[in-house]
This record gives sequence, structure tokens and C-alpha cells, in this order.
Amino acid sequence: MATSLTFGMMNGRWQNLNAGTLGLTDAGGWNRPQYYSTLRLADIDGDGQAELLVRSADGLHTFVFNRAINQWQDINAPILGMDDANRWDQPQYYETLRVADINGDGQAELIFRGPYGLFTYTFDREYKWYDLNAGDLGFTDAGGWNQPQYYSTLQLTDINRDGRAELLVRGGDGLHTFAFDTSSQKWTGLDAGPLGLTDTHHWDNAPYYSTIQAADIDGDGQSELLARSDSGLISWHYNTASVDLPVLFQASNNKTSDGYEVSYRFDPDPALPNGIFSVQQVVQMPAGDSTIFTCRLVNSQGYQVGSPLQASSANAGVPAP
Ligand SMILES: [Ca+2]
Ligand SMILES: [Ca+2]
Ligand SMILES: [Ca+2]
Ligand SMILES: [Ca+2]
Repeated sequence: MATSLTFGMMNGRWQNLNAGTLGLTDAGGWNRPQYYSTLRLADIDGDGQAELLVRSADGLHTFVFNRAINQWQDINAPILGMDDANRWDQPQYYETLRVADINGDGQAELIFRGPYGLFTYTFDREYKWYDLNAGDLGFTDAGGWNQPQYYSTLQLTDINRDGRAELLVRGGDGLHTFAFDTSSQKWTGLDAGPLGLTDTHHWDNAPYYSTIQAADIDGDGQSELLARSDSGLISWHYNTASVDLPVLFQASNNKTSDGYEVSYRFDPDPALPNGIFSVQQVVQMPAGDSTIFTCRLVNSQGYQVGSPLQASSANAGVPAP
């Protein structure tokens, strides 16, 4: 009887690449969270292949997938000091490892928090991992950032569609937002609003802070921010526009440059969140025969809802006595 053999590609099935176990066994102690939970995959050199990062007792290891031999290979690019002897087996440090492209060059940087604040590392084929010294942002143990209600909320995501991930993290006083400035090579704060995510508003409780996360929910290329509060889910969008607020602004509570006493009134759109607003940073700028007022509006939770607003004294001011 004839035997039929079939050769060819196996379609529609997962196939074990047998690319190497890397020794990440339970017997080797890798069932402990200070090791297994640090596994990260990201393209750190921009070649289109994701590398594998993982922290062991002696520090960070970086593996490249060698396509020629179908194996992961340790490229011997340690980060010195990220070892158990330096207490990196503590969750306030090892849980903060993040990988994201913060400068838009197609390579993911490595961001994490140590006892003395934030670290930002970048990878170079020649020099391997090196510290960008981009600023510790004050996220120190001494400043209380070793508490999970703060360090565990660290997010890196592109909130403004410029191809660079911003850094979001919750402190006791609410959300902090930073962008990596490519000219100074430093993290710089964005005045994006604390969103009321404060300890005073009980966001230091795990049922709330642990739900903070970011993703692009409307497909516009900007990540939105989501969190669950005691009264349900809240979704925020980072507003890159500074005009076209649905607010009626009549005048500023100042004298105009041409001697008019003016008062202001504004009617927030009821569709906007938290309908109580205050005006900050009123600035007058002469413009022809009228005065342009610009101001910043913030709501009751300190959330900036827009800037600037404009009105002219020609149709808003009243003559001074
Ligand atoms: Ca790569
Ligand atoms: Ca990068
Ligand atoms: Ca961005
Ligand atoms: Ca979006």
C-alpha cells in the first residue's frame, strides 16, 4: 500500500520557534516578580525588530533575536546598578520599567524610577545603554514616590500625535504631564492640568489610581486618558488647540489700554466638564482701535479648558466714569 506524505508550510497555526528558553526557569528563581514581571519587548535600535529586556538578580539583560540562527542572544548591554544588591528587587523600582519612543527617532527609550528619581536611558549600538540625564523630575523616595499610588501610575504615551511619547504620572496633587524636549534633551513639564486626581479626592486608593491608563480611543492618533473614580469612568482628551472654545467672553475685569473700565462675563458650555470656571492670566494686547483680551480658563479641578479667549473692547467695554 502506498504511503502519502505531505510537505509544505503549515498555515494558520502557532509554531514553536525553539528560539531558546534563556534559562528563565522556576528552578532558576524566575518565578519571583522582581524578575519575571520586568520582561519588556521594544525596538530599542530602530531596526524594526523588537528586542527583549528583562531584569535578573545581577541587573538588566538585553536580548536580540538573531534571525540567521533563530535564537535570542544576550548582547551584553547591562545597566550597571540595576541589581538586587542595589535593592532593585523592590517593587517601587523594578515595577516602573517602561519602554517608549520619547523623541520620535523610531527607537524606544527605557524609563524607570530609582531611589533618587527618574532615569531615562537610550540605546546605541556602539555605546549600548546610556543615561540621557534627562532629569530626575523629583520622583525620589524621600519625596514619597516610593508609594504605589504614585510610582505605579507612570505612563508613557503620545497624547498630542507628534510621534513622541509624553510622560504621565499621578502625584499627591494630581496628574503631572511631561514632554521630552529634543533640543535640551530634558523632560519639561506641560501645564496640562492635574485633573483633580489628588490624594484629597481619594485617588491614592487602589480602586481608583490603579485604573489610570491611556490609549487612543477615537483613532485620531492621540492617546486619551481613562480612569475609574468613585462615580464611574472618566475619559480625558488632551486638547492641542488653544482657540475655538464654546464660551461667550464679553470683557476682562480690567481697564483697557484706552481707558475703558470693563467687566467680564463668560458662559461655559454646559457640555464642558465641571461647569464652574475661573479666569487666569488675563492679558490685554492693543490691536488697532480695540483691545484684545486673552485669558486662560480653568475649571474647579484646575483643569485647563482652553487658551486664549479673545474679545475686543469695541463691543464689550463700557466707558469709565
Ligand atoms: Ca531592534
Ligand atoms: Ca527614541
Ligand atoms: Ca507626543
Ligand atoms: Ca485619540
